[in-house]
Amino acid sequence: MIFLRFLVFLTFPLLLVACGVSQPATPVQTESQSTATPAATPEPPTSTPTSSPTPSASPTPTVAATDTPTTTPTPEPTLPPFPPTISLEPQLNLSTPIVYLTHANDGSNRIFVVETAGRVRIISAGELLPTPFLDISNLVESGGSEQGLLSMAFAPGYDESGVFYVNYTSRAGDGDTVIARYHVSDDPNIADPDSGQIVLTIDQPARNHNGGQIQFGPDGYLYVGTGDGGSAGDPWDNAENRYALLGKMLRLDVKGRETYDIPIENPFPDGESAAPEVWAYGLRNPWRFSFDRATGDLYIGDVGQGSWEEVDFQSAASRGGEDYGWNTMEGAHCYQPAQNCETSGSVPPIFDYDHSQGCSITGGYVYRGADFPALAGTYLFGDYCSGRIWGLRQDASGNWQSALLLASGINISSFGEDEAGELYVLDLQGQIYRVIGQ
Ligand SMILES: [Ca+2]
Ligand SMILES: [Ca+2]
Repeated sequence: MIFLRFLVFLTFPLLLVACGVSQPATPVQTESQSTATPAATPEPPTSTPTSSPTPSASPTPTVAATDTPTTTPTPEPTLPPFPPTISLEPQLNLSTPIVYLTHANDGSNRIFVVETAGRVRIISAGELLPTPFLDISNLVESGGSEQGLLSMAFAPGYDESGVFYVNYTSRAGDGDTVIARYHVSDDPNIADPDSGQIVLTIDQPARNHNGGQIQFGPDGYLYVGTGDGGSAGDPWDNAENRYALLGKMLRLDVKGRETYDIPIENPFPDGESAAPEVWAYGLRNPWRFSFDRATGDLYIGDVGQGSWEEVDFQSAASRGGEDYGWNTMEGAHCYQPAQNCETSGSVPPIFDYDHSQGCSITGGYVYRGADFPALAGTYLFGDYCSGRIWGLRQDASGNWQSALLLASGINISSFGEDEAGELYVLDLQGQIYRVIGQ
């Protein structure tokens, strides 16, 4: 696919980050030093977070499955050699902050790109369509470096229903998280901006750590990654507070609902030992997560505090209820207390790296495309600050292999996956790259 370079000249009231101009992404053999500073500026607490609204109905509770699931290897019959070699091929440059790329799974092969200012753009047959698919910039608060329209998710069966969801920090709520449902218009390339229905609002006590990703799992439920609320160190202890919706992976049943219901298989459906929306907890800022489209396994890139960035893994067989450790643990290391912390019961990351190699992990995807068989089955993820891109893969014995694949030097705001399973890397400043592998 050949993309035409298309520059869009727009101005913004605030730059998202203080980082410098990105460098061209070319393969290098040696690692470069991270020079960027973290994008987030901690802010003082202003309120105690609560959540609203409550679900529209609560199903009859069933036995909660809280046991930590056993990680089972998912070996593939023909694994290519590891590690693969990758490079990034420049595609379009939107010349405005972008943070997400996805597809509608409707057979159109269109690519949807999320601009933090509150717009969704369509790339069709390699060309950027002039009219945004959605423009809700009047609703979106994007003044903070981690604020804005942060992701979107097309409902399963979108080609029939025309329903999709967005996650943004809202102006009306002074930065509170809003998850809302929208509908496409009669024009398949333009959504109805007046179709918005708020599904869930979550109070945000600080402008940072808003999570931001929503994605439908293989089970058809909507998964929501929420940050711990912000500031630094989780001063409100949201991540380990199972009743708070912050610092969590939530799972909601939104199909055909005005807001949402609690999936009856959620680990805490009766709400007695945790908020019923909670799928997993102990997360700091799971900015990007993804499901392996072949296996259904879940990979979470959880942004660390000051020392360790981590990848968390959840087998498709999981029944939820995992504690991923924050803020007792940062990566595989004690955080609070700094030594001899209680680690029993929490699930350690499958990979972590220290801040000599970056400062903010950006979770990616397991490659399942057709163009680069060398990448098959490898989970690609990176670091926002250093631009490094790593690969992770389970060998036939279930052991995780990892390797640094590329030091790109760009500010990786997100990875993205198109309908065919090909992967993309987004530079926050607007450049889209396609991942090439061999
Ligand atoms: Ca926040
Ligand atoms: Ca953790």
